[in-house]
Amino acid sequence: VKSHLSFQERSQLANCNKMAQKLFRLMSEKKSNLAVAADLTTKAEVLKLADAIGSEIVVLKTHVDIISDYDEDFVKQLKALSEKHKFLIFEDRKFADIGNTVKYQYQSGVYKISEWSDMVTVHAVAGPGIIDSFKDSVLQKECGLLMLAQMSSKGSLCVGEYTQQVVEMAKQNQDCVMGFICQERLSNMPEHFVLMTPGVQLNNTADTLGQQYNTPDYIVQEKSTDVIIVGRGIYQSQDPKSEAHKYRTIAWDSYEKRLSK
Ligand code: BMP
Repeated sequence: VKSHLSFQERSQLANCNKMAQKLFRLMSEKKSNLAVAADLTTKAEVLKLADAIGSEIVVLKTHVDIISDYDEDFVKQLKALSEKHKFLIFEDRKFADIGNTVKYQYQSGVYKISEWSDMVTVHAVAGPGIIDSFKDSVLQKECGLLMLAQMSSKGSLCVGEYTQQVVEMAKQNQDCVMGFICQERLSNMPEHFVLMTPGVQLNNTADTLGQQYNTPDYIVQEKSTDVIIVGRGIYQSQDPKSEAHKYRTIAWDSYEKRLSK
């Protein structure tokens, strides 16, 4: 299934979730549909990467629980970089418990994710109550949920009927849900959702732990999703800044080609 609407046009359709709208606008303005997964294990490394590639990306994706020296100063510095370079912060927490527990996991504990993250990932496996637990916080702070509709890893159980049900759940909760983590645009994914795809790399097709990679042009042109999420392909390269520029250029050209087809 193709999407031929521009990010600008889709920002106007995305009036039920403020963060979806913000991201579509940012992509149009910055001419970038690149997100980087900053899976590094110290504050200094994540911040150095964010400063180096910030001008190339629209979203920086974190896993804060892998940072060994995490503290509140990290969040302050990351926020400052996100304002300097104009990117959004995405904590890939993959919430999956009952609503009441998730509420605490989102707002409390060491990380207080609700205070600084613009978007977070949510599994649908526990049912729609999980979305309700974010509602107050998400609407008040204008952030967005990304539902895991498909995964990039080999043997993933997020397929078929499950994927369809995730899309239906998102449609019932358009004020909270800004989009999906998925591997392709499905016919029932409305245009006001942002589709983000991990498992993207130019130089490898897999890792040794089940990750599977596609190229940026295949994902954006053939699979018609919107944002590529690249981790090791960028942060493990010799020169992350120029590698990020390369992925950004390919992904944006692919988006423009898709529009003109
Ligand atoms: P890498 O490009 O280094 O393989 O990293 C991919 C990133 O995307 C990781 O942070 C991983 O947690 C995340 N991810 C994924 O790889 N596949 C999914 O289906 C969902 C993810 O969030």
